[in-house]
Amino acid sequence: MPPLPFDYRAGKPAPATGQGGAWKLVGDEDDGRQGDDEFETGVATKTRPRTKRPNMFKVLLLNDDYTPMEFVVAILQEVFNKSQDDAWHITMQVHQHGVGQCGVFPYEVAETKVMRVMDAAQKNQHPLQCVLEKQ
Ligand code: TYC
Repeated sequence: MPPLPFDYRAGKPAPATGQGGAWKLVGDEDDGRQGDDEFETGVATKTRPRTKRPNMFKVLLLNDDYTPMEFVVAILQEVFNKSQDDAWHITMQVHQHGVGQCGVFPYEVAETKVMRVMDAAQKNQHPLQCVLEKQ
């Protein structure tokens, strides 16, 4: 880039052209964006979304012959914030089909929920099983 004859940004008076003020170059309009510079250089790169979506995991309840229905319903309400209707629906799904989905969460959340279910089941001496499955 050849040097400019003078620093037009410093607002120096114009030479004898009759312009009578600081030079204003075409394209010098400031649009308010940071880093605006007509001499900016760089490599054009493809923009990528900066946030990566986390891997999601299904939390599943498994059927058994001993855990009371009411206990499963209570677990679904407490741990998975289900309404009573939804909790009964999921419980019946597990009871009739062997497995049912409680929700889909990022790994740490899913793992914590499984632990809460297993802990409550153990404390109440029910054989209820709850597992994670990668979505
Ligand atoms: N099958 C159990 C019963 O008849 C009820 C049950 C439902 C157990 C869902 C576990 O995840 C389960 N008492």
